[in-house]
Amino acid sequence: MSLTQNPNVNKWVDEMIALTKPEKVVWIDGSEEQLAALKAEAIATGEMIELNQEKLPGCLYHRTQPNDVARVEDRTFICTKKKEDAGPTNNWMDPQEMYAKLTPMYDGVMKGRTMYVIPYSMGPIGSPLAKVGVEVTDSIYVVLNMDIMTRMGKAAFENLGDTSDDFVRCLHSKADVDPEGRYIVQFPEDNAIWSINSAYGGNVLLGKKCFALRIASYQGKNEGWMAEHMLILGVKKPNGEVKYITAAFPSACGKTNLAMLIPPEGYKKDGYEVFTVGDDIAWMKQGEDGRLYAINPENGFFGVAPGTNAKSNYNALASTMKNTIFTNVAINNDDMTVWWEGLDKNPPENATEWKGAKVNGKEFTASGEKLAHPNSRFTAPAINCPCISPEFNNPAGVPISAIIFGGRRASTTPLVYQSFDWTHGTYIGSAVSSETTAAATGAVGVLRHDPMAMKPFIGYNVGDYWQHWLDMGAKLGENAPKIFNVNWFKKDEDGNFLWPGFGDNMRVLDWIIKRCEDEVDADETAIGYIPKKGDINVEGIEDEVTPEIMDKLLDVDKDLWTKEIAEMRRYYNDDIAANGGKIPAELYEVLDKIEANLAK
Ligand code: GTP
Ligand code: SPV
Ligand code: MN
Repeated sequence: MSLTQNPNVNKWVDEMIALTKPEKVVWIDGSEEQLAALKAEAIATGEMIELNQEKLPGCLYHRTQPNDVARVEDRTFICTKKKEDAGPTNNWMDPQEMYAKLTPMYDGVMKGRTMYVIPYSMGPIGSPLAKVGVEVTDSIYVVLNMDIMTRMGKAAFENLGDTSDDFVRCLHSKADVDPEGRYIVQFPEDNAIWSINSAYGGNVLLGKKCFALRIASYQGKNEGWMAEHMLILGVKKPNGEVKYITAAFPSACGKTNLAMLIPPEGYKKDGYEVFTVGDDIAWMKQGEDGRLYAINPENGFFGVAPGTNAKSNYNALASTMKNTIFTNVAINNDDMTVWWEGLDKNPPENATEWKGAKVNGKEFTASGEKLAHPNSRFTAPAINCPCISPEFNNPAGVPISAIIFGGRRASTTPLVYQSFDWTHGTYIGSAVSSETTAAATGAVGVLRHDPMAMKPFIGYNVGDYWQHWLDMGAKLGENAPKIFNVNWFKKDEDGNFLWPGFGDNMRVLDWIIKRCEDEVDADETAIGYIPKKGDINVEGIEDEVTPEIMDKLLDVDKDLWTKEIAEMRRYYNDDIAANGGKIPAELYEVLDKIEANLAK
C-alpha cells in the first residue's frame, strides 16, 4: 500500500509498476521490523552473507558479479533536449531516443520479482537544503544500502508533502546484470534517473552520484547553489573555535581519509580536533549572513576498503564495526570476519576471495593476487564514526572557510598552494588532473583531466559549470572561501611518496587555516601562494620530511609548469571549446596571466 497521498508520487510509481510488472510491490517505511525481515530474506537467498554477529554486530557481506565492480563512465549518459546542454564531458543521447531505447528493456523486467519503493531524503529531514527522491528497485541490496546512505522511509514523504512534484524519480533494475545492457542515465530536465543491468554502488544507489551530484549540480546551477564531489570537515582549534573546510579530490584520492584524519600527537596535545561532516558530497548555498554553508546530503559512508587500517584511518575502520555492509572484500572463514589488502599484514589462510573462491590467503596474496577487489567498499552509518561532527544533522549546514582541490600527481603539483583569488581558484579547479583509480572501470594510473573532481558527475555543460563557479564567487564576494590546491601524492625519483600523508595532512590544514585568518605570510610564485620556508610544521617528522624533502614538495618547477600550462591551453581549446564547451573568458585570462608569469 502506498505510503503517501502525494498524487505525483503515486502516479509515477503506478507507471513504473505498469512498465516493469513486478509480482509484488513493497513500500519501504524504514521501520526496524521491515529492515530486519529484508535482511533475513537476503541472507536466506544467499544475496547477503551474515558475518560474525559478536565481532561485527549487524554486519553483512555482499559480492557483486565480477563484471560489475565499479562505476561505468562509458555507459553513463546525460539526456537533455539539446546536446550542447550536456557538453563535452558527458555522453549524450536525445531523451526521447533514450526512453525509446530503454523502455523495452524495462518492460516486464521485474516479472516474478518484488519492487521496493524507497522514499528518501538527501540532507537532514527538514533542512531547507534537503531534497527528496523516490527509488524503485528490484534489489534488496539497494534497499539496505540506501538505508545506510540516506534518510530513508516515511519521514521523507512527510517532508515532500502531499502535493509537491519536486522529487527525483529513480528507476533501477538489476535486470540480468548484463554489462552490454548496462545504462546509467540521467534526465535532468525530467528530474529522472534510469539505471539498468548493474547492482554496484554508484551505479545503483541512485541518491548518491546520479542524484546528489549529476541531477543536483544541474538543479544547483538553476537555483543558485552548488553540488560538489567534496568532503566536509571541521578543525577545532585550541581556543575552541571550529573552522570548516571542503575538499574535492577525484574518486579514491583521499576524501574519506582526510575527512576523518587524526591529528599528529603535537596537535592533539595543543588541543586540535578534527570532525567529519561528510566524506564524498557537499551541497553548498549562500546563507543569510552572506557566507557559504555546506551540508552533507548523505547519511553514511560508501568508502574504499583497501588501505583502510587502524593507523591510516582509525575512524573509518571504527565506523565499520557494526551495522555495515561490506562489498567485494575477502572473508576470513575461521571467524566470519572481513579482510582486505592493507588492513594488516596477515591475510587469512582460510579465506574466500572477492569472487567467491576458497583460497589460502597467504599463498594467494604472495602470488600477487588480490583477496579484495581494489574498489571493494564498506557502507557504514555516519553515526558510527567516532569523530562525526556535532553539526552533522544541522539543517543550516556549516560555514565554509576554505575550499581545497587535489588529485594524484607524481610530479609538478606542490604539496600545497593558494590561489590568488576566487577566479584563479576556479581556474585551479578546472585544471585538476589526476591518475585514474579503480573507482571506475578502465585503466588505472593514467593521468586525466578531472575538473573539480567532477568530470564523471557534472550534469550539464562543463563550460556553464565553470561559469556557475564564477557567478557563485561574485555573489559571495568578500565572504567567499579561500581556494587551495594540495597534492599528497608527489613522488621521488624512486617512486616513493615524498609526503607521509594521512594524519600528517593536518600540518597542511593548519597552514591553510592560518592563511584564511591572515596569520601567516606566503611566497608569491607564478602559480599562486606557496608556504614560506619553515611554515609547514614538521615537528615530530623531521627525520622523514627533511628541509631538502620539503623543498622538493613545495618546488614549482618552471619547465614542468610551462608544460602544464600548455597542456591546459590544449585541454581548454581542443577537448572543451572545440566540443561545445563555452569557456568563460575570465578563465582564459587566468591562463594567460600564469603563462606570462612563467615566461618572466
Ligand atoms: P571515493 O569514495 O571513491 O570518492 O574516494 P575518496 O576520495 O574518499 O578516497 P579514499 O579516502 O577512500 O582514499 C582512497 C585511497 O587513497 C586509499 O588507498 C588510501 O590509502 C589513499 N590515500 C588517502 N589519503 C592518502 C594520503 O594522504 N597519502 C597517500 N599516499 N595515500 C592516501
Ligand atoms: C566514487 O567513485 O567517487 C565513489 C564510489 O564515491 S561510487 O559511489 O561507486 O561512485
Ligand atoms: Mn566519490
